[in-house]
Formats: sequence, structure tokens, C-alpha cells
Amino acid sequence: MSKRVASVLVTGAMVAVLAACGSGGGGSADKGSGHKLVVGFSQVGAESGWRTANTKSIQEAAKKAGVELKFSDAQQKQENQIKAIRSFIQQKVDVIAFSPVVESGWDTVLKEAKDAHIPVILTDRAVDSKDESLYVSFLGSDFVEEGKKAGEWLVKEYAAASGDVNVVQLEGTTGSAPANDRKSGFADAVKGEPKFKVVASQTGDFTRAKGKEVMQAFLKSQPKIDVLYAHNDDMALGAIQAIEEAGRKPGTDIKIVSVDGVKDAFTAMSQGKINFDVECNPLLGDQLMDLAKKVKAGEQVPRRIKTEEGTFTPEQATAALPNRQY
Ligand code: GYE
Repeated sequence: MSKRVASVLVTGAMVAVLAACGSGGGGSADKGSGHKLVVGFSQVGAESGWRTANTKSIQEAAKKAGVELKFSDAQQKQENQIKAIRSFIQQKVDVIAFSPVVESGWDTVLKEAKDAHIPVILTDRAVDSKDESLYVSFLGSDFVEEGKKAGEWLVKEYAAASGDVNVVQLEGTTGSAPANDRKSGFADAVKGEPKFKVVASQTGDFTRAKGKEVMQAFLKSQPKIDVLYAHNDDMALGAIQAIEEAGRKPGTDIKIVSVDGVKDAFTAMSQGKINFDVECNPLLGDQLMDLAKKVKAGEQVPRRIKTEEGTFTPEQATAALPNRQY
């Protein structure tokens, strides 16, 4: 080998070593992946259209940002999420992000992440931990506000009504932040008006199948239902099937107010089957990757980042439908 060739090879090797050390930040150990930022993400499951859009957004954003994403689907079970987080800790990922299926019971595993010096970002749903040092940031919607918007619509819609307005409620996953908060926000908005009676309220676990099943039971047990308030669109869509199968007209015989704003719900709105939809934006991927990079670089990030979202009447949903992304 000539001296020149040898020197080029040595220089090339040095450049490679320098390049490898320059990225990744924080002097972290070699992950064997060219020092890409490694994010472990524990997703709730695949229970709804919202969730599918959220997963897609996170996976696409990771690719775009050059982040190595370790993705784990918990199938709506907290124990699976705890397992996934422990495995991320073992793998020494740079950042852990997760959407907690329920609010309580996270302190132990989050303490383990903290002890391993792995920062945690909450996305979409919150935890009820008193110890705020267990996570660096929470990115997601204000669910209380969403529930309020649904309730405020109802108050306006029935402003002229004098008799009782019987409401049935399909709740989200028991113990989850969106179920707790959408319920309390709604209750708050209607509490000044005794004519609104929540005559039945039960979980439909945020799925179409459960939404349908529980609505069937409501239709059997409740002699008079004026309004359905569903904590998400998938349960509303399931309930629509139950209402139609019972020979009644969703959107007319029973008014429906729901949350999420997914395409299928907009289609149902354009057919007059849902009367009002409160938007909840699932497209959190880009913001999450940005946050993860900043956290890893040691930058200060906001403790709370709220998602901006609106509401939709059937007219607005019909107009938005052709360009709706999810
Ligand atoms: O509304 C529902 C999903 O946590 C905001 O979870 C999310 C909720 C969303 O299953 O469709």
C-alpha cells in the first residue's frame, strides 16, 4: 500500500470517528446505530381511528427526523406499558415517551427511569403523579376543555327546551385521563341547568364494538333518550349502528355529540348522524420528535404543551371532509 493511500485511509477513519462522536449529544454510550437519537415509545393500543392516526404521525415523524423509534403497542393494558418502559430502560434508550392508558400507578416505573437518567415525555394522556420530577414535559390536549365544549353545545342546542333532556354517556377507558376529564368538563358545563339528566353512563373503552354493545343496553334499559354524549368518535359510530338497528334515527331521534373529529365521524356528520364534534388532534409526531431532541440536548422545554383544536358543526365537517388528514 502506498503511503498516500494509507494516509487517506487513516484520515477517513478519523473523520468517521469524529462524526460518530459529534452526534447523539450528552456523551451517551454507543447504541450501535450510528448515534441516532433513540426514543422508546409505548403506545396505548389501536383502539380507535384517533389512535391509528396518532401512531402513524409518530412513526412518520421519527423517520423524517432521523430518530430511531422503538415502538411498543400495549393493547390497552397498563402492565404491558410498564413492561415496555422497563425494557426501554434496559436498552438504555435516550428518551422514553408514552401515552399512559390510565392516570394512576406510574410512580414506581417512572422512578426507575429517573434513576437510570432517562428523561420521560408524556404524550396525549397525563399521569396523576404528585412528583413532577418524574417526567420532563406533557404534550397533548386539554380534555376538560373538550368536555366543556361538548356540554356548552348542548346547553345552546336546548336553550329553548323546557322539559327534561335525558342524556346517555359513553365513557372512555375507565381511569384514563380523557375519560375522567371529558366527563368532568361536560358535567361542569351543564350543571347550572337541572333539565339535563345523565340517565346512564358507562364505559365503551373507546372502541366501536363496545360503543355499540353499551348503546344497545342503554336503548333497552332507558325509555327516553334524547342525547348521546360519546367520549370519542369510534364509540359514537358504534352507537349509531345500535340506534339504527333499533329502528331509530341517529342525529334526529337521538342527538349525538362526540369528541375527536376523525374522518369517519365527519362522514357521519355529513349524513346528519352526528350533531356536533369536538376536535382532538392526534398529529403529535413532529412536536414529540422536536421535544425529544431538545430534551436530549439538555435544553429547557415547557412542562406543558397544549394542542390547539376547534369544534365542528355538520356544515363545517362536510366542508372539511375532503381535506381531512385522519
Ligand atoms: O380521544 C380516543 C383514543 O387519548 C385523546 O384515546 C386520546 C383518546 C381519543 O382512543 O379516540
